[in-house]
Amino acid sequence: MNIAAAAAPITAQAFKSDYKPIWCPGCGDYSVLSSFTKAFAMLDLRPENIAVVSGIGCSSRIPAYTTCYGFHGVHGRSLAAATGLKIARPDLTVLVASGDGDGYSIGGNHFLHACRRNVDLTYIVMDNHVYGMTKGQPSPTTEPDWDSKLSPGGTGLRTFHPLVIALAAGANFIARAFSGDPNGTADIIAQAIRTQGFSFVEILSPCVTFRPEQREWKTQVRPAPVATTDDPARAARRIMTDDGFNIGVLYKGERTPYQPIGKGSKRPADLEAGFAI
Ligand SMILES: Cc1ncc(C[n+]2csc(CCOP(=O)(O)OP(=O)(O)O)c2C)c(N)n1
Ligand code: SF4
Repeated sequence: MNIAAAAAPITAQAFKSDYKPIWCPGCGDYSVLSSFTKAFAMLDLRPENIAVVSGIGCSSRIPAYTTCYGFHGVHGRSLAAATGLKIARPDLTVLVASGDGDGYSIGGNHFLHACRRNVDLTYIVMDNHVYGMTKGQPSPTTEPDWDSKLSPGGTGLRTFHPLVIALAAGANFIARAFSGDPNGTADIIAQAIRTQGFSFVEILSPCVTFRPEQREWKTQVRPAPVATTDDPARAARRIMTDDGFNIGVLYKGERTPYQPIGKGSKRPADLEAGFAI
């Protein structure tokens, strides 16, 4: 093999599979996919050293569109699968891809405990404030007055605040990104991967089919006006008082990631053998 060729830097394209995404034209998730692959190239990773785990939803289709290992599991349970994978294979870079329905409704309890456990995972939630795949039901981040055929007059329900909940539950890295800025989003994903422990990145990713008004997000987002902090109290005040459109790394802590206690083998085959009757 030619040495110069072997040393050539890997490109984002190397992380894209041959499957053509079936998202609606204009869906924000196309750009998020591109940010995933750019981040992997920026970090000079290799597809065989990465696993992308997901649940169910339009956003959860991402693993198939990469050349990395992928697990497209059941709705709301991606963090449980990814936690097991990372404990069994700490050598892998493990990312989890989710949507606001998958991650905050049915998967909400797993979200809390993944933050608390602080296993070294990167959790990406493509938040479009709606259940896209199942045709437009309100999600936990839907505005209370969003009027639709399925929620006439709006739900009237207070929205879930994922970033501040992640902070309170113990996430070690908290950021907000916007799909319309693929390079900025790639940079945030790369920082999240580099940070040890549980990293949470909320990406505003418009659903142009059921929330066409979200096309306006591009005029609403702005860089967060203050630098990243490692002070949780300051981060909480900052996140609680922003309007949901400040983009950047909002909190970066120093928690030591979870390491399983005990010297036993973590290989799945050995664990299974322990249950043999
Ligand atoms: C146990 C279970 N309950 C409900 C569903 C139906 N379902 C599939 S995707 C989805 C919501 C998807 O919304 P979100 O996670 O926000 O992703 P998006 O499609 O918007 O990217 C629901 C309720 C399911 N597949 N499994
Ligand atoms: S329904 Fe919405 S989230 Fe799903 S692919 Fe279409 S635009 Fe994207």
